[in-house]
Amino acid sequence: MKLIGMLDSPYVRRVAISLQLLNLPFEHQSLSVFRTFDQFQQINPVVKAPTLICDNGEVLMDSGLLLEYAEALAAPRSLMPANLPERQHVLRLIGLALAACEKSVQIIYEKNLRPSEKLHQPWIERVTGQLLAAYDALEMELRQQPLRIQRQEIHQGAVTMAVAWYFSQQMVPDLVPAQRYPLLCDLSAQAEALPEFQAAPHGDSTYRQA
Ligand SMILES: N[C@@H](CCC(=O)N[C@@H](CS)C(=O)NCC(=O)O)C(=O)O
Repeated sequence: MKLIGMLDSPYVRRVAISLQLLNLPFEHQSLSVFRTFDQFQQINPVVKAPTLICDNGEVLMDSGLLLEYAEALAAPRSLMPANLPERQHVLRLIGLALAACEKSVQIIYEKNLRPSEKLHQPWIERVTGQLLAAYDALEMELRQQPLRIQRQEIHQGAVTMAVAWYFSQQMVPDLVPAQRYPLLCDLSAQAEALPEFQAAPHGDSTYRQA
């Protein structure tokens, strides 16, 4: 299977890291939804990153759905706890981390794609408040239930939190002050040291299987 999209997208990156952790081999093509729109459109007319071309040629999109497919392929190996209360908690972490990604992306698009005279400050303030609310909640969760990253036990909640945090720190660091979130900083540092994170670094590089 082939993963399409740039690793500067937190959605692409969480899939690239998860596929490795699930021991699923894949190729990666680092296409931009902006700079290589036409090329991307030939693969997926909707131009959404991540896109996954399955081995039979069918094209999937949306990181959550790609991970659902990957989990089914990798079973019984999984990044989701089987135990229901633990799974419920991990789903909460994933939801908060995805909201943080979405709000970061909305701010980036608002600031980089919209002409500056059309920038709508009340919208940016609303979205920034939502972004900080998501990270406040994640920091609180980590305080109540400390999480140490261990390669054999890492779950999807930790992967998505770490990817989201690193993304926001690269793209909107002025809006998300690192000193307010010491536990997220620590989680991110541990995760970024793992080989699966290092093989799919945030940015424009292409993942290659070691
Ligand atoms: N909910 C989607 C969000 C994906 C998403 O918004 N990706 C961005 C790149 S970070 C994208 O495709 N942007 C182009 C567009 O929406 O037109 C997911 O989890 O995959």
